[in-house]
Amino acid sequence: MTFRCGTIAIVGRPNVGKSTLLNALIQQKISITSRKAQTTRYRIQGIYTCAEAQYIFVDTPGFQTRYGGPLNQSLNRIVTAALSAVDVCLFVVEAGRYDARDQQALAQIDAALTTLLIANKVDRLADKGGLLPFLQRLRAARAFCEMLPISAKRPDDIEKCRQILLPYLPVKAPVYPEDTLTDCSERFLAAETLREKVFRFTGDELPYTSAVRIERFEQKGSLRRIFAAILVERDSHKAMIIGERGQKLKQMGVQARLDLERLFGGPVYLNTLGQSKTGGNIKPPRLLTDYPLRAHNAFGFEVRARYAQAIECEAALACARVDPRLKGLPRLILGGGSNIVLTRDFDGIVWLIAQRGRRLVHEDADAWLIEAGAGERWHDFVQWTLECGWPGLENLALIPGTVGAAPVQNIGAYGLEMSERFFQLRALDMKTGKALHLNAAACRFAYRDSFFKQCESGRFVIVSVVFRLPKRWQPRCAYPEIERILAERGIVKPSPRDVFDAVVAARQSKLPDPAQAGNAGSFFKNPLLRPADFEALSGREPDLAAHPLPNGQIKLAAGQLIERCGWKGRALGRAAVHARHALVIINNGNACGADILKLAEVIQRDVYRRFGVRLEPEPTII
Ligand SMILES: Cc1cc2nc3c(=O)[nH]c(=O)nc-3n(C[C@H](O)[C@H](O)[C@H](O)COP(=O)(O)OP(=O)(O)OC[C@H]3O[C@@H](n4cnc5c(N)ncnc54)[C@H](O)[C@@H]3O)c2cc1C
Ligand SMILES: Nc1nc2c(ncn2[C@@H]2O[C@H](COP(=O)(O)OP(=O)(O)OP(=O)(O)O)[C@@H](O)[C@H]2O)c(=O)[nH]1
Repeated sequence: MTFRCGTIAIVGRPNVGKSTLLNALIQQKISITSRKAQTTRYRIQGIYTCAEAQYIFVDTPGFQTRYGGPLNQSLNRIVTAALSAVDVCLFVVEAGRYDARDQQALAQIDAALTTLLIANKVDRLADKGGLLPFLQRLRAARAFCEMLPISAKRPDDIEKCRQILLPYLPVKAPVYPEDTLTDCSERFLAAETLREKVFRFTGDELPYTSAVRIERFEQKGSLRRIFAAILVERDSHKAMIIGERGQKLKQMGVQARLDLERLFGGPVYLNTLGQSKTGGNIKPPRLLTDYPLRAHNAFGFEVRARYAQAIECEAALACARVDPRLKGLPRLILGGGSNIVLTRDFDGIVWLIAQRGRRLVHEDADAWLIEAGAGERWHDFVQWTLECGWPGLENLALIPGTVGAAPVQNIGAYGLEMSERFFQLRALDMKTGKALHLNAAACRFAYRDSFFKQCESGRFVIVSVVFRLPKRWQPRCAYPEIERILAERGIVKPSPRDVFDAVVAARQSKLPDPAQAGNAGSFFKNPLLRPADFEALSGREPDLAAHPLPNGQIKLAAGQLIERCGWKGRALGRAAVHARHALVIINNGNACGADILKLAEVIQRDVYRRFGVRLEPEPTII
């Protein structure tokens, strides 16, 4: 039997029942539904797998025509973006109703895209005889591949809908494991579920700009403990969600908890709190004492911090800044710990950056602007952008660490630097408490360097980063190793995915996994020489790998210099130079920071003696 697998977008104006349809199609409550229009603010995938096919659904926000605010403009752009990458589109209308707003939503769908019409809510249609002429009228508007009147609330109709879709899905193996329901995190689903309840319980009273933020999400065994804040624009809105003697907030919490228990298949403890967006009520993050950092540094050193706090949102950071218990203490910001050498216990406060979230913020004719929270894992983020059809970061695949740390050293690999895809970032100045938006010029990006590396440790915490991914995508494959892998695979015109796969293969074949042998990637920066110095050196040392930079400097390969000094694969005490990559220093088992630094110093000395070149360590040394 042939198996089919494809992506399906569900499009239509607000309130036609798209979320209800999606939930029914995947037999779970994933996307949120309510009587209030415009509750679906994100792009959500729900997945339904059966014996014959895997249906990957994309639930887009309703196409908005009534208001002109920036939120709605961005919602409309998301509809268009979601549509660029799908196999089939379900265009949903309310049976018997087709007006200018539906027409505008339909205009978003490219005529070349396979589109099926779903006339929903037939159960509400008083005059069933009017259905046929209604469908004929719609056929005149667009040559739909199929037209299906249904009620999203009737299971038989939902099955019909799946069957009618089936032949339009491409013949393909499943993309996701069979039990996957959605690619959204549980945290995200918890926020969505609670947000639905907020809208349901407040009716039209509350502006839809209110949001839910998950402050903490913990799992112990099957119990999930969720601490959520409902954020409103003004203090006056708080009363609307709290209700008389807290009754409304309590009921919302109970209903959201019941839904989440069904969704997660286990017990949920849900703690909800009403807050104004301007602050107030936010509790400082939990202060952990004598905290082990072994899992937070890629060398795997057994060091501890006097204090640590997990920072899951900007407000938590603002609280931590003024926490009297931390006054005057040294501060360290830690992402994934993949570019840091912790030489001793840290007698201060370590902020573990854990702010999540990623979204399309803007799209125009030339580019997509994509934002991610500082605590997102970099590689997951790169992979996600590709899956969404926004290429441009593929050369930076598999770099460990977080999004927030990427601008700190302007990460780079295989012919691309992050600064080339950077738009702006948001950071909190821990000295003044001010939030700043910094563009590329303000960040002063250079080769493995930025403004953040120059300033006082712990002063600026990056909370989110926006990337600009140009739509005119060009592969960057001039790097010899990538070229070779693509040639071996017989790929002449690589797609973004091909480049991504080649980069992953190249890295996996060469770089040691920190889980196997602790390391921080390249330990030294590649040295930059003035042309005259390079001329003199290459007279003495033939065949040096050299890469001219746009500013006239010549970049040498530090690994080659180290190899020529005979250090490749050699150990000194419990530290060693990796056998396949001379630029990587590894923890050979039970090494401490001092062992690594000792080996680094000997290498620096030998390279300087032979080449007259000073190697500069790349990681932050604490
Ligand atoms: C196997 C391996 C391969 C690697 N390959 C590459 C590569 O190809 N190219 C490359 O450029 N790098 C590479 N690296 C280095 C490292 O992955 C990157 O520098 C990465 O960006 C570090 O992210 P992190 O979250 O682990 O940062 P951390 O190590 O936690 O922190 C690094 C520095 O950034 C600061 N920092 C972290 N988060 C924030 C924040 N939110 N706000 C302000 N400051 C912050 C820290 O205080 C510290 O000074 C590699 C590392 C390893 C282990
Ligand atoms: N009677 C009836 N009501 C339905 C049907 N499908 C959806 N609804 C109701 O219509 C309302 C809107 O449904 P949603 O699924 O939230 O609509 P949506 O299109 O996702 O809305 P946005 O998120 O605003 O774009 C809810 O009150 C649903 O219960 C149906 O087939 N019959």
